[in-house]
Amino acid sequence: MEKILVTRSSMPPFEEYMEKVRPLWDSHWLTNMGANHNELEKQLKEFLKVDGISLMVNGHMALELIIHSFHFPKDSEVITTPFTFVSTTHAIVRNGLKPVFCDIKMEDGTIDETKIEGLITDRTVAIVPVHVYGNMCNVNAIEDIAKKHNLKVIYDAAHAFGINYKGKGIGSYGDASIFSFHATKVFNTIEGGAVTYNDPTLYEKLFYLRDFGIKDEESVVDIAPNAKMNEFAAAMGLCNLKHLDDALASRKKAYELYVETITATKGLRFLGAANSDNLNYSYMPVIVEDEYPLNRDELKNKFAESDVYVRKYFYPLTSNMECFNGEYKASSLDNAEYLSRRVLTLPLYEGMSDEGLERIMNILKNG
Ligand code: T4K
Repeated sequence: MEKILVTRSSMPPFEEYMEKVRPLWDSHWLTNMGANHNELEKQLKEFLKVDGISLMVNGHMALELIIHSFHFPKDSEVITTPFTFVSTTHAIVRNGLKPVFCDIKMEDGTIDETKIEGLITDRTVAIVPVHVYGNMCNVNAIEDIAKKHNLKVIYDAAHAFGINYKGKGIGSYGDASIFSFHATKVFNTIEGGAVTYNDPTLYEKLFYLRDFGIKDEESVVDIAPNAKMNEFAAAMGLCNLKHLDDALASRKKAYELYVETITATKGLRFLGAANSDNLNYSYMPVIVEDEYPLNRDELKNKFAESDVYVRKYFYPLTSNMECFNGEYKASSLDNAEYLSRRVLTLPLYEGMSDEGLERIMNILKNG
């Protein structure tokens, strides 16, 4: 029986990748904004329908650096969601800022925009919402709140590759957005990420920020890390982008089967919302409600008995993680607590076998 993990990296044909990296043996130019890097930046700018883009070594550094670029006063407050991968919260805390956790919406797991204003204080400088699982936040309401209170909005769009809204790329909403191109994502550069934005001055700023703040040989303008994407990673991105349509078509097939099974099964709820123009089939979250014969953890174990390894993305809430020593605890995260205790993320990737899908659907239907 084939072992099924929560996801499996999409990869281009081996020869195609080799063809793409072969010129590196002539140029010996392996990193620091090389030819593949620059070509990928150009292609992704078009694909993501954004005005500005800066590639990064990974999604996390993209978020850390774009937050850093605003140079907010230390200990300022940032309103965000705890229902996310820990990277979102780490990026705020590692910038010397304080995360203020806002509850999320039951229907799609995104930040509850109606609860944001109640958390704003005179120390609030920004909002960092997450398009979790590719479910789009209410970008219009968030923009209104940010304008009214003069706050920056930085979207964690790690899961939202290729999502559009009103004909624009999701990465063109807010002051900036970050994407992850990690091996587990719908589009991967092995490790990688990007910041997207409308303000053209951010391009130059991020150019230095991902390279130690170095402006030229004699001038270092900021205190920054190394977050550049290398040529082998960019080559993987160029190849994968060419095959993205096939990857999406394959994921769509599995995704639709899941939606059909989940909606037909008492006690299971699909945690997706199709309020954007399109879906990217990046994750398959399901909520295990009380009416289901098993609880979430029992269902996870049941899957494991059949060699299917589902994940609890995102449990625990980042607000409860021991590394923060309870420092950022929030009192009213009822929906976030509820969903994180009941969510399972089911296997979804390009090329899932019919046998594997059937095995998964049978477990879902019968518990
Ligand atoms: N913001 C949000 C909302 C995020 O979800 C993430 C990352 C970030 C920011 C930061 O972006 P990056 O800095 O990572 O670009 C994974 C990923 O490492 C992480 O990228 C992702 N979110 C998070 C949700 O999931 P793990 O620790 O659960 O991954 P791991 O190693 O258990 O892999 C999961 C499955 O993926 C494996 O069972 C098999 C498959 N896999 C994994 C790897 C590493 C592959 O098929 N190929 C691979 O190379 O964190």
